[in-house]
Amino acid sequence: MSPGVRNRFAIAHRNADWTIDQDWPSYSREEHDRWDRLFARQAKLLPGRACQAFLEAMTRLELSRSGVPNFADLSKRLSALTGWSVIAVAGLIPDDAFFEHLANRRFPAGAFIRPEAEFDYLEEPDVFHDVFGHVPLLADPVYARYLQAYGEAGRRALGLGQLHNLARLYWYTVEFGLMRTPDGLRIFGAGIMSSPAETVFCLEDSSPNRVLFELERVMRTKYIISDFQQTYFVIEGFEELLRACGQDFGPLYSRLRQAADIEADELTRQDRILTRGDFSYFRAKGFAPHAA
Ligand code: HBI
Ligand code: FE
Repeated sequence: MSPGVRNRFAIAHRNADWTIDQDWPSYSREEHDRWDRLFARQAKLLPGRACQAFLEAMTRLELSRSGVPNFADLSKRLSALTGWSVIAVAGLIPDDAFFEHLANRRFPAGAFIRPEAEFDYLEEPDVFHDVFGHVPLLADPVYARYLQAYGEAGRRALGLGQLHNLARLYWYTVEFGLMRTPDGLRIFGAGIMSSPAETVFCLEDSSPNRVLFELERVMRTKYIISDFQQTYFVIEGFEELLRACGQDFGPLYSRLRQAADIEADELTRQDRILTRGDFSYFRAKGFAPHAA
């Protein structure tokens, strides 16, 4: 494949709403096998680490080691539960198209699967990150409403030029969120759920901060794209996210325009801190914490 082409789906015919045909019969045996290996490795790690809603949804959606899921079949099972469907895209799509789909309970999932050389990590969301990481929680009625509300808020944020604040909310919840349960901390963020190393790191390593979720604080906090998070935010349950997304963001956005950003490793006096990180993992990579 020529380096210019991100993946074989990127040259597929694209519809006006950025969807493409998943063309499920076109997946090769190697691609199905790669899904199975990615699935098996992660499925072993998740019991006792993923939140209960995720583990239950895996069963109800029949997500298993039987090759790359067919989005049409998966959408039949998912939409019967919460009205969400999974639509195929070639990769990242423009923000306005992304939010429009979320606001209509359509989840854009990359149709391509990572090449063997990127088995452990890739920048772009592929079918394993999107379908294994993101789709199961769409079967949870409260989370399903949160992500739709997020899509609606995204459309508004685009108009107000506040997308970066909202992208942080997505990053620290939908991608890298943790939940406090009677049995201890559990994962719900898709970026963690599809990454074996971060699945263990986020719960067990002494390096990162772990702070109780607070909407304005999260929207002010910068994030890191290509390494583990320096701070994880912890919710008590999905209802908390829905309440956060249900409020009028107008006054919040005007406060945010006056407020300074918070560094990814920083803690503030108002934080309800569960664990204060020692940043050992990050220091070993030459990072000097901003915090005093
Ligand atoms: N496109 N396919 C795809 N997947 C995403 O997660 C995505 C996107 N476009 C924009 C986008 N995410 C961000 O704007 C949001 O995460 C805020
Ligand atoms: Fe994602």
